Amino acid sequence: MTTSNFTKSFIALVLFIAIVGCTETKKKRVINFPKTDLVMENMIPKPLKVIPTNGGFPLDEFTAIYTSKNATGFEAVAKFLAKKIKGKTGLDIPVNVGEVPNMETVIYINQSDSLDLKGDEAYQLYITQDSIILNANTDEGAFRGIQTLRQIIPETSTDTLAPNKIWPVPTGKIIDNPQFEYRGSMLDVARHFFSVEDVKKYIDLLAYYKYNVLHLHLTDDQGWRIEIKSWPLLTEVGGSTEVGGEAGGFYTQEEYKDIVAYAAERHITIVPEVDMPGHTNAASVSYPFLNGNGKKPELYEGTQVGKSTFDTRKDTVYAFIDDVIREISAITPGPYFHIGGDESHVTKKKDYIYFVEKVEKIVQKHGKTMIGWDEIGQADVAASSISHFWSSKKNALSAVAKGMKIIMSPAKKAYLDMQYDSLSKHGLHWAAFIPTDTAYVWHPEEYEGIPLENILGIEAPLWSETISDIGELEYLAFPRAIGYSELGWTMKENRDWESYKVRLGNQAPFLDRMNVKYYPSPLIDWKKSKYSYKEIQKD
Ligand code: TNX
Repeated sequence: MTTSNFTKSFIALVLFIAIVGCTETKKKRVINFPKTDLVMENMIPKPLKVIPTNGGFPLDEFTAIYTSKNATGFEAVAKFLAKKIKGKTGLDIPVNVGEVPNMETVIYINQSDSLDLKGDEAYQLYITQDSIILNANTDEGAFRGIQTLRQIIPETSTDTLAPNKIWPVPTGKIIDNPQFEYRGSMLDVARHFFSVEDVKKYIDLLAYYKYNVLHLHLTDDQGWRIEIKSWPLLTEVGGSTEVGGEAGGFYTQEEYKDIVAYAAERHITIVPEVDMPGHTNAASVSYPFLNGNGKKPELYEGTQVGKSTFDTRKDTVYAFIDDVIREISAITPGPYFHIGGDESHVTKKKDYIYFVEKVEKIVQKHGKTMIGWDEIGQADVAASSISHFWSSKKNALSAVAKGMKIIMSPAKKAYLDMQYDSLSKHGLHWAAFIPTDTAYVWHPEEYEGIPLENILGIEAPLWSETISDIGELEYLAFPRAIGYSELGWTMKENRDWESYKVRLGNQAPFLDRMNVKYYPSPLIDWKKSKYSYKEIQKD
């Protein structure tokens, strides 16, 4: 045994004795590390209440995680946390091994029925120099809570007199719950296809910022990306192309299920979209009877919109749509099905309305709630369906008049595919240039007169006409997607650019560690990482 191994074993023995009952020696665990002033500065989205107590919980090799017994999903949350702690610090933290040792240097994830916990995603964190207690009603709340914890664990350990490495977690009390129940982002995997691995990486990043929805735009003129077993040509033919003549691709149902399960482990709901009656060229090339624009459909790799439409007056078209919605709904546990419905410029208005009303019934028959882009507000749809506001205030307000809920994605503010400025390497600017501050400094709560009580939440869509790999995707999505997480979670009165800007700059070590090729906005003072992501294990 080397001297240092001997020292380690000796210390472990002393600590073991301390933990199993010798209360006198307990204090030894907390003497030798400095107070921390990290407090708020790493947290995005900003929690509802933070009361710092300016000490540090010594996260180290002696820390253990425990959860309430028989609390559904809590152990999975704890294991997720242990894995992330390992990725960040290298520490191996056991989960639910043995009995809880007097709550000392323990992280305890507790199921609580406290009325102070407002909703499924609410959580409370009580961090002292001895223990971290995370209270939540559900595993979903616990999962949101561990993201906060991940964010306040320092990137590097502190040099202390203690022989082992310690990551001091700032002490205090955090009370938190989200403002909106729907906090999403969208990936357009139709204009350019993105692999399962790319989508999973995006999900990981969204989860860290407490998003709870990923909307997948699965079909468009340039490609059909989801296997439909009863209509195999959709992917065989319609999946073979993408913008710019590159290879295309699609998800098999097994792969889609894998994405859904991966998202579910991170308490993220997948919302599938099949865009129709416009944006349907890829489907119509695969099965020409669907086509309603009077021309012979051909594979399309350009970026124009508004040229395609289904034939809205054929029963066989609705039989086809029934199959598609049935198959996708069967492998989608979430409550929503997005029917698109945007930019159907070559569908007659009366045909469009007839179509949306018929498709709504099909979606309902398969047990889902319909979401459609704001144009669906022109049809006579149910109050239970959801309007996705992207461009027309008039359409959004007619949805409000029907009692519908609205998802806020105004292109001028929330489109991740808009360029930051005229020099941006990727992106479009038909709606606006959206620099990092503009993306953050607006209020979805009071935009275009849509009443707050009708707002289900916010979503940041990333259309992919100009991006074809994960690095380009990350350039457009980050850092803006981080700001949208705060617009969705944090109340208006707790948001301000000056505070956000500092906290955003502090995300750089995390983004580097995750190998995210974010746009280094000159508005932000990006914190230097002590090491490059390549040198340490990825999170
Ligand atoms: C508008 S937003 C579209 C998409 C494009 C996007 C590009 C919406 C519902 N339709 O088809 O990809 O602009 O920014």
